[in-house]
Amino acid sequence: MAEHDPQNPGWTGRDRIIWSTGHKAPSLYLGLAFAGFCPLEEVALLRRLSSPFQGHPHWLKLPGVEVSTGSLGQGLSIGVGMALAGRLHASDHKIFCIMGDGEQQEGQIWEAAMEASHHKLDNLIGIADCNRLQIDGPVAEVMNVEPLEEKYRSFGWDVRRVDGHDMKQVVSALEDARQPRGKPTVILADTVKGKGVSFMENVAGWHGKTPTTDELAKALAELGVTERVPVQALFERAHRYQEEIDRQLEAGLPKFSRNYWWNNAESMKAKMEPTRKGFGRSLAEKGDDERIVCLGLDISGSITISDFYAGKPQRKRRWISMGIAEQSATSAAAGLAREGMIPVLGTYATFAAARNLDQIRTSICYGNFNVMIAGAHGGVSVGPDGATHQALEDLFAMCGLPNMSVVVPCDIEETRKATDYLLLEHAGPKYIRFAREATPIVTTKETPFVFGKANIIRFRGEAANFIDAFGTQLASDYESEGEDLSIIACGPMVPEAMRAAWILKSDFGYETRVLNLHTLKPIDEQAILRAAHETGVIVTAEEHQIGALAWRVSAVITEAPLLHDVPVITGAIGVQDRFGDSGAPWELIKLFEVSAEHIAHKAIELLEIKKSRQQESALVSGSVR
Ligand SMILES: Cc1ncc(C[n+]2csc(CCOP(=O)(O)OP(=O)(O)O)c2C)c(N)n1
Repeated sequence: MAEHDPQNPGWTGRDRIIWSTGHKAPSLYLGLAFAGFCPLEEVALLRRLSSPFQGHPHWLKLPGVEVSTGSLGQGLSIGVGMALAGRLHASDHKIFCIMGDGEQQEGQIWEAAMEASHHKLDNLIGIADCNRLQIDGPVAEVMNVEPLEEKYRSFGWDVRRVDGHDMKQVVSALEDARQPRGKPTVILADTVKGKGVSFMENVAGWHGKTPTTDELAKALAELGVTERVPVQALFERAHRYQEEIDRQLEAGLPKFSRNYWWNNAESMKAKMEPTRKGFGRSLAEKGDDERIVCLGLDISGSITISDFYAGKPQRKRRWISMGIAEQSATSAAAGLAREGMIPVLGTYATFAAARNLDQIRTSICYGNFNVMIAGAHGGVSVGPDGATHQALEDLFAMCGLPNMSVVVPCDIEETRKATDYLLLEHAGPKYIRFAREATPIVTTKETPFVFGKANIIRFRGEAANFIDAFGTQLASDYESEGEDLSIIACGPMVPEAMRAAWILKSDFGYETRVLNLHTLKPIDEQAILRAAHETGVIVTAEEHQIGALAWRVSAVITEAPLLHDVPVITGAIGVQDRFGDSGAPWELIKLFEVSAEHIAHKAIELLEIKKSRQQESALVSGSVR
């Protein structure tokens, strides 16, 4: 149905196919393999580190992928641009854009629909996979999009509705849509999610879930394709690739006298749980306040915001499903706050703090409204979903907004405390960022958490449990022990900073002051200034593009009269001005150089400088005397 040439994927006369639902990448990759764009075996590298088969398609990594997608609702607008270009180039190729029915909730789709019709783009063909399910459940319940036929028609489109499993109907609709008729065409394809696999059909829980080996065998048998899919060869290809990745990652990790990696030895055992669960725990415990309303953005279970109403039917009226519509939900939250409610909204951090940035800025921050925004799955440790889903810039934007408070808790317990505080004791716009992966628990119920005040963590000697090897105090209560350096960290980089402190003491005898700077805004200037003044060396560590933490710390240091004639040696650990990648969470921590090993390595470099400076000044003062 589409003209293409696998030997010449960039052929200008080809039809363009945009997968606006980037999460359907596995189908796209199989399609490309069957069409001859890549060997079928290679598709087994799906979601593996640095593979061309990213969790969401990236056109710069895989020939045949037309554009990079993953943030829903953007494909049709890209299609409008391509269709306009096609017309300007007087080319008669077509632009196909594959969308989801849940995706129709994004307002941008309707902006594009308006544009396509206004410009009479009859070279643009939309296809909506109407399977009636999205992540939080049936589309009709999450946010009804029907009647889609009438909607598109009223926007000036030609509409076809087909049974998406009847290939005759599909082919004839596509052939028909290719005929120019002065307006864009959309094909609404009614489908059943998981069709042909008894245990998957129409089950929302299978969105993004990997089958076990047994389930895979059963599914292939039910589909009657066991013979056609070379499962063993695919597994072997993935296995060989993984061995090479493991080797490369291991080679790239700074080495010390022993392996200090998490839970590698008999002692220093760390318990791990995802920080996001602390958010849900707090909402469950504190949600009785009638002013609290939680807004769902179709990723509610995973980010734990649904814990607000789980097992508590009386709260359901204060649970408001907004669908996949981050921008409108953000302004709606401002409206709720204006009326005295305490709205909480959350989704992947990149959709919670970037896609809706102007709405946060103007609707919420400018009006100084009491809205809590949860940026879930922050950092590279989101894992296999890849770059489109790894928020690495959100903290720049959130810290840059007047009136906004920003908290990045270090573990599940601190996330719970921070949520408790922000929810009921703090008034104004606030952003809390947490992670998806299980990370070490390094605080207890008793550990102090004071909004805007850093904690100081000191390594006191190895213990059976990692957490017991450290002492934690509020920074303002801490008296300097003349440590050699400070590491300032936030979020799950705090446990990494603690592990770095252990490495630095055990291998080199250095004493480290770890600052848990859980509140990025307002920042604890006093704790930073004291760390700079009293230790002279500062390493910052953030799971973010370098700067959200590093530059804020630098700003405090450079503007302090106390430090105008005091040298402070600084270094920054974080993502170095690049997009994320697919891979396992801990692989990404290594690849993006945000592990304890990298922090310790940087610290050693800076401590060498400190030592040589001290030697130089000793020489100078000796010669002066
Ligand atoms: C802007 C944005 N918000 C949220 C998500 C997370 N997400 C991925 S798939 C999905 C559900 C999509 O539903 P639908 O369009 O119906 O696709 P299908 O159910 O056919 O997979 C969501 C919310 C995203 N990728 N992009």
